Amino acid sequence: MSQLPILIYPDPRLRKKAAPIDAVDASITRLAEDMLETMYEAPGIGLAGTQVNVHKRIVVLDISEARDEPHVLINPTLEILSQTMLEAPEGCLSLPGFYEPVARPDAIRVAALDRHGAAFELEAEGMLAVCIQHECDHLEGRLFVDYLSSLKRQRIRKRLLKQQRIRA
Ligand code: GNR
Ligand code: NI
Repeated sequence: MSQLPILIYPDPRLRKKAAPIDAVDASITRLAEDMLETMYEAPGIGLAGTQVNVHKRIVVLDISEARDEPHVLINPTLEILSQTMLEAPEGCLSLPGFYEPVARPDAIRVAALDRHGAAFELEAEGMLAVCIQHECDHLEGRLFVDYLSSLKRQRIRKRLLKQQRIRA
């Protein structure tokens, strides 16, 4: 397995829309494993293909305390089950160091393929629902900062650009 580099906002590649995966073959299994390793090492609770510059519809996540419940979602489709909104602080590996509250529907159903290509469905609420929506947003080129005021977004953008200038 290998760790993959994570794109940092405002990299324009984070805005690309990911394409459906037509076959869950060995290269996709390998990608899922590399993404899981990258997520665990970061550490994060989720990671979308988009963030590692692979513009395919695949996300991995693990919200368990023990970090031993990995999920792989290929071609996920979301259904909102509740109009009740949950506001929770969100962070993102592509926006290191920033946490801001975001309101999202608090119950969802997701249908996807697992890493073996088998179809499954999952109903989620709370943190898992937040995380799945956050990851599915990445596949559309959306980031949690898109839900903030443009003032906040610009402030975050400037700080991250400055940090990347220092590191470069
Ligand atoms: O590690 C992560 N933590 C997190 C916290 C609150 C809401 C969403 C997330 S996802 C994030 C990892 C990430 O960037 N996934 O795309
Ligand atoms: Ni993210």
